[in-house]
Amino acid sequence: MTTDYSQFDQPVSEFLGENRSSAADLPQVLSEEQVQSYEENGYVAGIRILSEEQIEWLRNELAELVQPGHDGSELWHEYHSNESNAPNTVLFHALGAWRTRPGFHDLLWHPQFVGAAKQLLGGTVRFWHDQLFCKPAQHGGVVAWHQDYSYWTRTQPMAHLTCWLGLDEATRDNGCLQYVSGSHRWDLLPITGLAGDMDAIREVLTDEQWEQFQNPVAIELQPGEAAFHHPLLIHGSYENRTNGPRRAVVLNVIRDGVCSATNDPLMQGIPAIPSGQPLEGRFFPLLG
Ligand SMILES: O=C(O)CCC(=O)C(=O)O
Repeated sequence: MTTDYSQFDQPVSEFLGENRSSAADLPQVLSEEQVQSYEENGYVAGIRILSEEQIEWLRNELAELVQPGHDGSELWHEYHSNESNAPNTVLFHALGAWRTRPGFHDLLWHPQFVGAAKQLLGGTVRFWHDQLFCKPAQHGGVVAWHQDYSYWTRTQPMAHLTCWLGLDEATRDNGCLQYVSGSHRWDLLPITGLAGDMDAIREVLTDEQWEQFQNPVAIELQPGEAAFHHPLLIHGSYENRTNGPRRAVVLNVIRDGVCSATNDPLMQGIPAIPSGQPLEGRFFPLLG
């Protein structure tokens, strides 16, 4: 029978190994300069989170999760084996891996991740949701320029954070994340699409804003390293043109106290939280 790991609000496996720690003894992962750089630019990158063994563990779980009919397939909040709408390209995108496998579940409590998130959010960290973004070799599709909070206005106030964590080396050639530095100070923009036309956002930008897209910052990372970004920072990624996959897990968190702003369920398959009530309970565990 399928185990739904969302019933456990603490690690359940050996995934964290020596990395296990309690909320009280979380490490200070980021230097003061790194926190300052996040505030100035909207991101901080190159933060080591995973060991070799942990990368391998998650790669193995991911290999199961992309198979049709896999155990736990009924637990996904969203599952797109190909979200790309361009011909001949593939973007695998899914929300809810933490419910289906022990490694993806325990990853939420990784002290390097929670420690850094706590520093950047300036308070107690609560889980929002996870995402898998995978681009297969040679025909991996784009993720169009966007701000994350455009998709999250059903939760308020904005006190959110994204951690992008690579399971492969991320390079310009395989479609690493790209940031428009400083764009976290721009207003909230409307949704213009996630997996189609890379530049669809152009229609909602001023000419001055668009000029800044001429020099995006390519976030090249080693496997197991993370980049953290602000919910208004504009980011996207180009095709994977290499002979290897580009696989990533994204962890989205909030500062404890963020509330629902809708009476509809916040994600498919979970009960609604009435508007004005804080996110809490089984699907939004406290992390530290
Ligand atoms: O993995 C990618 O290329 C895009 C990820 C993304 O949009 C995000 O981390 O918010």
